[in-house]
Amino acid sequence: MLLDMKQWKHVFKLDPDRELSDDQLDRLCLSGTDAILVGGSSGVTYDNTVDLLARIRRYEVPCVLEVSNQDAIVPGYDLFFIPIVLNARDPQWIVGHHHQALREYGAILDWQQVMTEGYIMLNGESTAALITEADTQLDTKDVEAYVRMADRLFHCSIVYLEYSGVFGDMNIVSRARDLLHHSRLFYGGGIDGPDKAREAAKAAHTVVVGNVVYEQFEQALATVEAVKTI
Ligand code: 1GP
Repeated sequence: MLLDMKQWKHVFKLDPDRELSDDQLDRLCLSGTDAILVGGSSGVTYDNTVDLLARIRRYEVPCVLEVSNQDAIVPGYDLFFIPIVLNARDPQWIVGHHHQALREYGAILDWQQVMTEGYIMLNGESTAALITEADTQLDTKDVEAYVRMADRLFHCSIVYLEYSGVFGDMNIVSRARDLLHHSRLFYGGGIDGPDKAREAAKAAHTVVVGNVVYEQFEQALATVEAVKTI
């Protein structure tokens, strides 16, 4: 089990609001992926977040909660990733929800377990971009500015290029990685099998595989091996 996020190359993102059989979860957790990230854009509740944690906990794989809803902060995960959506137009997703959550839990948090994700939303049609009212009309210079903001100004542990649902522009992704000094570059969006996983892994530090788990399970599993051989 590798709790050093800086070593992770492949992560599965599982949505507590979607169904997976025990057999599927078993195969994901034993696939050789570096971590399971639990999170979703809608329908995430305390109950379904606890349930998924309990099921993943039977395995050694690191298990991380990506917090998007204050009511679904469940103790017991190895790490907690806190998204800050840098190009959100709704400030609730930059500092608002965070402020409310810290009012409640700030004094009792184990800060060793908390990592900040500087999110840059790049698919304007994704649920996450719609919810956060993200300004996704960005040119390369805009993206570079957000990348530097996350890395150099805010010292985020992770810069997350989020294309959720579509495969992104790998030139932008590799350019972003080359700009980083401190943060780790996560890429997510539209990885539907080993070929795209390999391409993304050449451009980013860590690739996140989400939707295909629920759409084409065998293709999802094959992404692990593809990334590890880069
Ligand atoms: C979503 O970045 C992840 O938050 C993964 O995207 O679901 O398109 O694989 P996909």
